[in-house]
Amino acid sequence: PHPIHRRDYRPPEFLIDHVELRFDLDPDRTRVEASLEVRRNPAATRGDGTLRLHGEQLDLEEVAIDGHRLAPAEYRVEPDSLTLQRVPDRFRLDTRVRIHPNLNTALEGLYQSGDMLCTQCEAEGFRRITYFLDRPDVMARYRTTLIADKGRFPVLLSNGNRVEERELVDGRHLVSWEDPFPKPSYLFALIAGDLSAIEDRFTTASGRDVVLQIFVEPHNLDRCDHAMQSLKKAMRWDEERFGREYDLDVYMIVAVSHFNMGAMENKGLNVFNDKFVLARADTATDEDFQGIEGVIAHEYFHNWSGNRITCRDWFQLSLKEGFTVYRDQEFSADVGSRGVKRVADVRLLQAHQFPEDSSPMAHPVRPDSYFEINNFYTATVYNKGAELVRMQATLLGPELFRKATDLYFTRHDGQAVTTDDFVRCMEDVSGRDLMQFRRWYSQAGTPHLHIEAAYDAERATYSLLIRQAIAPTPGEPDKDPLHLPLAIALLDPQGRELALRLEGEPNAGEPGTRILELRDWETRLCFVDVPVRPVPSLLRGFSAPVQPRFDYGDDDLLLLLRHDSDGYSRWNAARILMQRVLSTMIADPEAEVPGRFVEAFRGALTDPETDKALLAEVLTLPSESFLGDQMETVDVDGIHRARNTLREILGERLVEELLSVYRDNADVERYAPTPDAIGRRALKNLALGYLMAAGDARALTLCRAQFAGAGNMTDAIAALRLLVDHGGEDGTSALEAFHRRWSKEPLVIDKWFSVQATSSRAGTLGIVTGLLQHPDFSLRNPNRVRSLVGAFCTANPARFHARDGGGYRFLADRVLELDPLNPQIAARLLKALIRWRRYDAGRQALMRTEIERILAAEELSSDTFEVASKALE
Ligand code: HT7
Ligand code: ZN
Repeated sequence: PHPIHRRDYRPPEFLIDHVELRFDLDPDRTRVEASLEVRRNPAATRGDGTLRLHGEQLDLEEVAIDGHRLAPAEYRVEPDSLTLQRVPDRFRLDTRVRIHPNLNTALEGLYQSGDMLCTQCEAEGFRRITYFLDRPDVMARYRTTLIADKGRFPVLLSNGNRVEERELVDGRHLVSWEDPFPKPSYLFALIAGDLSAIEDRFTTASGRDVVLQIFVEPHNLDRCDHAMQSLKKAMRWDEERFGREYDLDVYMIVAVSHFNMGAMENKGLNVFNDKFVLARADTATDEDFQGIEGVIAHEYFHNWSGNRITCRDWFQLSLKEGFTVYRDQEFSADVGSRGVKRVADVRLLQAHQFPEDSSPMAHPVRPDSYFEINNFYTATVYNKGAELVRMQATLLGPELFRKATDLYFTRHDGQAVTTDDFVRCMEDVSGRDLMQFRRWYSQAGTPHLHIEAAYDAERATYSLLIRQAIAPTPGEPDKDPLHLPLAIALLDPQGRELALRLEGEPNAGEPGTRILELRDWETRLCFVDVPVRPVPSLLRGFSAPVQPRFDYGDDDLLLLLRHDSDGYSRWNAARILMQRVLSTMIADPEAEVPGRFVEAFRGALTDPETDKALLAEVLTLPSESFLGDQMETVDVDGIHRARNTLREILGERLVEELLSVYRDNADVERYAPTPDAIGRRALKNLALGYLMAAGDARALTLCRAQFAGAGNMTDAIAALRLLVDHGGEDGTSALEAFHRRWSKEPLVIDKWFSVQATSSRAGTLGIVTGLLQHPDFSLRNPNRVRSLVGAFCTANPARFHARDGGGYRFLADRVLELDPLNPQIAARLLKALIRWRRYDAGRQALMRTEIERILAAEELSSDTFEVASKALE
């Protein structure tokens, strides 16, 4: 495989204005006829008239130009293209190909999922459907005709509005769809199946009536309500917050069970992994309900940030993904609890993006090259990309930011543009120069902010010295300093915010947060009129995606934990305290847990003021992976031991408080996924976890009762997880009962696999290996692979990184099995090995051996090749 470089971008030599597609659908052999209106692109340099269309795994039957059938000598077919020489400046190209959806295990293009046929075209799947200029800057209007057996496929859907429907002979029928909006091919979709729908309506701000439909297999009809409510909330929110209205008469969502990612924003016809649609209190957890709300909103928001305005090329992926993640994060913050949402987003960024940013696969938010674009749907492009949008919103302030997004949406409507165009809109409305800020898009790596402070009691000044440092990343040895907003407050010893005045300023502002702008490697600042030595509340709201380092005293952290009004800062203070205790315990297994730490934990646990969901976040110990990320060399076993010991000690010392928290939050009312109820369940189950870790007999009784009597999946799965970790007859019988009860519910069975894969018990690898043979397991279903193999390799560090290398061999075997079936999923799994340099020499050698074994395989996909080869660079 060869890399593709951003610098090689050229506008397309030909454009396609209109596409007419006709599908004769059959899972074994589908016929696709395409009629393309092609013309030269006046904005491109004139070439020699050669048209090279993308196409993969297509059996070509016929090619015609302006109605004249071409002889095979007049075109060239290669495995990835169809080339026509000396074509006219404007012409109609007709092709006919055959494709085989039931053999398509990669789930790109047209494939079979259960009894349905469906498509996934982003990023480059459309070329597996027909020959085309399959690049996002070629935008066309589509008319799509679907023909299929009516008994087997009574529902036939595509993008836009239904314009024709009729019966054919032999029990077949035909439905035609027309999409009035020009779109890139990656937004094309079709669905054929025996589906039922729930339907609702939405009146837009300007009074247009939109039909909303969610299509699922008939037995799932009773679990679509939450998705529908979420969609309506998202539509209203986008009108109010961003002034964006929906533009077609119908908005359709279809749930499928085989899907490589979460969902896809195809114009007017979103296709979803069923995990992000289907929810009923007894089958879905609070996390599932929240995930559905977020993903439904995310795909809906893409209608403007992605579909109306799309990416010029795939290097610009964050243009739509970063902005849309920012939009969905803000939506969830507005409809739920802002502080809790921010903590959850920061936790996610630190757990996935920070490690990626220091890995062999580190890349800028706007990458410069790739072998396989599917490998770049990453936390960097999505989540760091969202942070870049958030920083621009912070720098501009809410009014100007809204003006800038309005300008972006009007200036670029109907275009395929770049992240630079986005930033230019920010500059044009604000008059600010964001030249330096653009480095965030082009430079990889997480900046460290080293902050030092000095209080001068006599002069009543508080000075800060802030230094940026960015470690080299692959291909980028030298870095430049970044422009970033640093949100800060100073708290007095009672935890009250001080009014801030920087040296040289005429007046102090109101007490509260101040946004400082950093641009240089080193910044010195001095606050004046500071009456007492303050405690700084730094990087409030996590105002920039950086790693702050400040030498807080334990007392300072306790003050922030108790009094800071900023949720992120409180959570961060708790985490630093926990990390300190854990580091000591990792270094010395005999180390005592300081009494004041236990008291602080007690104080927080019994604090009636704090939002319960935030409290649950604050009281959760840092994950084993996070603790490993903070170490020079990851001490897999030390971390696991210390973390378990601390859980046990806290459980023992706080037993009475934990029992009361459990009882006070045990819900008796009907299940509802409201922020308050979710917070209560989270806190209750956290308490039960500590109590179980302490081996308290009362806890086991509570846990058994919770498992047996749970009226919702959140409580059932929390209890199941604890019983499985407890082990013995309790674990075995709970697993059996759970499987018996839910054997017909694939999404619940996914949880059954995950609970076993993430158990900390010693024999987990053996159990996971055995489960590969379970009749419910299949390598062909990505959700199942993620629930067993993915969960074991990414969410069970102690067992995956077992010293004997068994976990690594297990993963490599699965990657090699999966690669020929589904390269995207294989390559994603392999990412669990790429940070091998972070481990001790023994583990390093074992991990390397497995990556080399993968690289030595014949016929590796470009996806897996890219990850394996970069891992060893
Ligand atoms: N834009 C969508 C990306 C996506 C995707 C990419 C590659 C392979 C399969 C895929 N399914 C969906 C999802 C989103 O960010 O909204
Ligand atoms: Zn997206």
